[in-house]
Amino acid sequence: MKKLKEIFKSPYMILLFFAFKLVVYYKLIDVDVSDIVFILVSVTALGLIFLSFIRSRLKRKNITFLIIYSLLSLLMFADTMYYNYYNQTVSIKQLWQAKNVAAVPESFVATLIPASFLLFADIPIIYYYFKKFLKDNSKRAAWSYKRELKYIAIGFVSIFILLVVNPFESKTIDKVNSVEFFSNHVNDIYNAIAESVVTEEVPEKEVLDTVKEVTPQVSGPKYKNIGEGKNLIVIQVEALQNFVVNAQYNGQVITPNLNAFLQQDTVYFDRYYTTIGKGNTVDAEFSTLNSLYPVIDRECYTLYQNNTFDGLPWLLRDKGYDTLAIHGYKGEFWNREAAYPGQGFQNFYSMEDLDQSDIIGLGISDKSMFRQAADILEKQKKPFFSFIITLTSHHPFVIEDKDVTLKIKPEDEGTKFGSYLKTVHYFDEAFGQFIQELKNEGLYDNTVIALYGDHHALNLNMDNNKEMMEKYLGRTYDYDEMLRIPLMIHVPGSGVKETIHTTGGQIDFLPTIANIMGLKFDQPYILGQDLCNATDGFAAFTAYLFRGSFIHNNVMFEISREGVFDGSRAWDIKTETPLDASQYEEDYNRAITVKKTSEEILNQDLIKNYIHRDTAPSSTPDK
Ligand code: GP9
Ligand code: MN
Repeated sequence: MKKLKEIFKSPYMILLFFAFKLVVYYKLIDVDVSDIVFILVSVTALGLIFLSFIRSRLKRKNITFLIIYSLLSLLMFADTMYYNYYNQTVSIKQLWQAKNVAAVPESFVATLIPASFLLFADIPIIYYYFKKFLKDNSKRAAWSYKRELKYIAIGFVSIFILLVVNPFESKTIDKVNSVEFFSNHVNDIYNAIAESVVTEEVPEKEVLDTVKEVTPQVSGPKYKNIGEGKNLIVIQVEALQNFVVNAQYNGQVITPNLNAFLQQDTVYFDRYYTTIGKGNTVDAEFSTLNSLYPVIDRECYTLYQNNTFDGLPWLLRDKGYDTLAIHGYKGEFWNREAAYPGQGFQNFYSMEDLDQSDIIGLGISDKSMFRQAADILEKQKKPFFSFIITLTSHHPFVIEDKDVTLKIKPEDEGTKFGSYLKTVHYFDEAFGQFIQELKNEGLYDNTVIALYGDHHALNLNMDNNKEMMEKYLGRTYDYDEMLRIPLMIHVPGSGVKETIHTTGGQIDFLPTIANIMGLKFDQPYILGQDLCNATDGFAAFTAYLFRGSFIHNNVMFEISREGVFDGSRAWDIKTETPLDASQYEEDYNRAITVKKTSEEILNQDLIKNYIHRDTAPSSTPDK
């Protein structure tokens, strides 16, 4: 008994409590805690920090330790939240995101996991032990800076070289680097600094050759030029997943207007995937308009705001179209206002330019936005290209009862699944009204309308989404279903009605619509392919799955977070059968190559070498 008491009094209990905290932390970010190496490394690192404090000559050791330990706990908390949403831990490169999180507080609160708060629970206990140990050691001489601290410093530098630089390319160290709490974050900071100091550019010729090699050169007669000369409306729908299309819920059709839209003159792509980066909605826009992959660090609209682009708005503008974007949220959000001129939009109607009397959730309701869009389009000099971005079905799917017409089962009330269906049904009604208005205005018969979802609504790692979806679908809800979005292209009078099953992603939109609208590219940096004529489909993922993950026809591949094949997954999306992940190294390399190539094109602003316009892209749009 006395022994037990002594053990409890021992300051090394700090390490035990910290080990408990790590179990919670690693469990919340899906790290296998039975792989004891992560906990061992973390506990050792904390032990070293702890000892250096106790034996240092620092004044105010108590409060400094308390602050540092609380900040570490906060970082762990942030990691678990971020992981819950993005399937990745926090990176120093994403500090900018704090501003966007603050702008969408409902979404932020909805991502909180109660268990994450446990990560703060041990702070008073650890602080108590620290103070006690400090008191017990007050008589002992502090380490001399010359001797012990010199050894500690040498120790830290050696560990750093061993872990972060990993000179022997050890797989275990790779694993520790990407997963273990301390090494992961030190490594992240080191990489951020290294990237900003050393920029190794791949020569342009090499980039060009790689583009030719990795992007299939598809051309074919199917649906060529069938929309040429017509107006174009592209609607990007907030969080529209494919599973709601042609589906029923509680005896009701979820998207009757989309389903009717598919019935005539429409090509439907039902194996279409989101290829977004860290900029969610705006990276969906970016990928779609430019056929380039977004990046993981930040939204492309900010990172590459001043680059030269030659995407869809520019191609149509060069053909004499008026180009405009419409979205019912703040113009400055995601840097749209500043980026749109460079993308080729002459006008941008954001929340500030529209009537704001009908608000749902974040901004103007889809019904009100579409009504106003129809008025704006009626006044356009034809032909026009209008890019419309909807909003009402934004996470966490807040909608008042007065706006809800879909009847939700009592057991689904209050769930994200139930709320999502309400908002997506609302969007569908708004879309139906918009189509009617276009018909009334005489625009419908002369306008190609393309529609797709920007990204998932129901993250399979959050809330009880996976369970709810599996109950609803009657099958596994995995990333292939989560990242699948519909693409529909309606060409009036074409007589076309087809469902194309070729796998593709937002990266493929530009070449696909270019084939239909009769557009030609003046520069070679198009990383997607025309899905009407392609047979072999491939898309690489950037966010939600780690770099190197891809879909190739029926095979979906998720690389492990350690970036090694051990622990990676592959499966057949049709049969849901697991496949041997180690067989897909070639495609994994292809995914890495297309991502790197896209980054080179963007970082070196390579499109600029081909496109010379009189119009300065940063000119202020006129309304
Ligand atoms: C805001 C809207 C939402 O303008 O596009 O963006 P998201 O949070 O989905 O990226
Ligand atoms: Mn979005």
